[in-house]
Amino acid sequence: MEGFFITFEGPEGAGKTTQIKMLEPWLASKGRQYITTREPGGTPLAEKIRDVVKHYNNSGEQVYDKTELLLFAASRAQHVHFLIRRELDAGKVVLCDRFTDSTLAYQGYARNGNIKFIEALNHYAVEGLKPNLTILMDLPPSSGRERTSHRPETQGVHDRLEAETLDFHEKVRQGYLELARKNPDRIKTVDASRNPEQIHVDIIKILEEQYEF
Ligand code: T5A
Repeated sequence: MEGFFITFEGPEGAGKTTQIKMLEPWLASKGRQYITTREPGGTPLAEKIRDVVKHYNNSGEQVYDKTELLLFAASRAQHVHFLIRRELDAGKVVLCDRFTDSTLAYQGYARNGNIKFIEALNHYAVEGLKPNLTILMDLPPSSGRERTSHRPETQGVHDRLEAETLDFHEKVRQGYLELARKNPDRIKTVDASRNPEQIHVDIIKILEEQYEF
C-alpha cells in the first residue's frame, strides 16, 4: 500500500492537534498504519529549531524575519529527509501538524514575505514532496486566542508567534483562505468553530468520500 501524506493547517488554537488525536484511532480501525508528527519539529534537530523559533525571547535581539523563515525551512528539510519520506516509503499514513502552507501563511502573507521566493524555498526544503491532502481548519483569530488563553497544556501562556497582534493573525487566516482558493484539489477547508466531534465527522467524510479510506 502506498503512503498517504495529510497535513493539518490553520490559525493558532484551531484544534489541529485535537483532530489528529481523534483521527489516529479511526485510522487504526481501518487497518492503516500511521505516524503523527509536527512542524516545526519531528526529529531531534528539528525539535531544537522548534524551541528556538517558538521561544527565543531576548529583549536585546529580535528574531529577524529572514532568520525566522530560514529556521522553519531548515527544520522542514531535516524532517522531510529523515522522517517523512521514510514513513511514506514504508506505506504509512503520515499525519503532520503544520507544513509548507504555514510558512506561506505566516512568513509570506502575514509578514509580507516574498511569496514566490517562499514557494521556491519550500520546494527546495521538501525536495518536491507535496501533501496528498491538507485539512485547513478555519477559525477567526479572536476565537483561537480565547482557546489558547485557556489551554491547560501551556497554562494559557502564549509563545513568540502566538503573542503577535490579532491583525497579524487575521492576515494568517486570510493567507490560508487564499491558499485554499488557489489549491482546491489539495486543500479542504473545515469550519473549526464547531465542537470537536462535528469537525471529526467532516474530516472522516472527506477521507471516505474523496480518498476512499
Ligand atoms: N509556524 C509554523 C510558522 O510561523 N511557520 C511555519 O512554517 C511553521 C511550520 C507552531 C508555531 O509556528 C508557526 C505557527 C505557530 O505559531 P504550535 O505550538 O505547533 O506552534 O502552534 P499550533 O499548531 O497553533 O498549536 P496550538 O496548540 O495553538 O493549536 P492547535 O493544535 O490547532 O489546537 P489544539 O488542538 O492544541 O487546541 C487548542 C486548545 O483548544 C481546545 C483544546 O482543548 C486546547 O485547549 N480545542 C477546542 N475548543 C473548542 N472547540 C474545539 N473544536 C476545540 N478544539 C480544540
